[in-house]
Amino acid sequence: MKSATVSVIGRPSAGKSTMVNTICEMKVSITSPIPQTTRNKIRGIYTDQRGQLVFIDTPGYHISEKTINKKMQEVTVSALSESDIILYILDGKRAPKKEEEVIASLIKEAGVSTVCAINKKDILTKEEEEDVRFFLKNRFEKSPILLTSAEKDDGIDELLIELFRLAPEGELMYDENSYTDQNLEFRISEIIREKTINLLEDELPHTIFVEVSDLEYDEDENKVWIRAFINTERDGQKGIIVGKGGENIKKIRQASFKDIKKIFPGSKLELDLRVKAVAKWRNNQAVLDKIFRDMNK
Ligand SMILES: Nc1nc2c(ncn2[C@@H]2O[C@H](COP(=O)(O)OP(=O)(O)OP(=O)(O)O)[C@@H](O)[C@H]2O)c(=O)[nH]1
Ligand SMILES: [Mg+2]
Repeated sequence: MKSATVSVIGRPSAGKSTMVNTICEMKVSITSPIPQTTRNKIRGIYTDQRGQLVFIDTPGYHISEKTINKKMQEVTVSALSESDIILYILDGKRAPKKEEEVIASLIKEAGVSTVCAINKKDILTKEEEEDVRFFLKNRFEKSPILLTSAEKDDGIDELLIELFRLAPEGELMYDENSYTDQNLEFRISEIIREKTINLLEDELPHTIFVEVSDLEYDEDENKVWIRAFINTERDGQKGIIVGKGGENIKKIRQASFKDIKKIFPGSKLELDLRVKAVAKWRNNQAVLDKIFRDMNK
């Protein structure tokens, strides 16, 4: 039996989280067209008769001096050294430049077996594919290079074959039915964050933080009750999230409800969603601590 941890690495928006979701056949990590959506390490688990692969989805690596990006970089580097295999995902639509160089050299430095996936096959021209292939061939002579579409579930079986080929022998790390190790509060808050940024992407891409304050289960009524807060940095941003006559918050609530319901099939669900302003949460140590605590769960 094979068993491996697989770090998923690549530039922002390459399709890392989409890939983990497609492989695990479940939404374990949120996705969006906005770069740097994934903030924490997310584990997605895939098990079949060959064994188990534990995917660690990481924040997209950006070269930047901003503090939050530095933290993200640290997360990426530590993920690299921890894993048995690296799954390096490249957005085939973007010609590799300086940023891609940095990632490639980090991966090489880690000295871990690597599988490369040129992603977004569904929208690539032959020329674009060849560009990325050329970049990889010069740097990863010994690594398999695959062409995938994480979104359209194309090339994924071939990818799994390569990953299992490189995986060491070992016992299952998680129960064969699990697909993630995230706690419930974190998964719920991530779903709400996804719906909020995807609805209001132009207005407030990275300025929100979602917190589940209450999560209760009533056994007699088989009912799950959740209260969550969308925290903004400034009071003025509250209005954007709430929207005219509450139309935005209503949409966010409806879309979140649908996904959260999948976590609790067969139970009644009540979702109380509110918005509040927390002064400068980026600089608020308590909030940052919570984010980085969740990251290491
Ligand atoms: N056409 C196409 N789009 C894709 C594919 N895979 C991902 N995408 C899209 O690319 C965007 C980014 O995908 P994510 O999975 O969030 O990317 P990521 O690498 O996790 O990004 P960060 O977490 O921000 O680093 C989303 O809009 C996806 O729908 C693909 O195979 N084909
Ligand atoms: Mg992501």
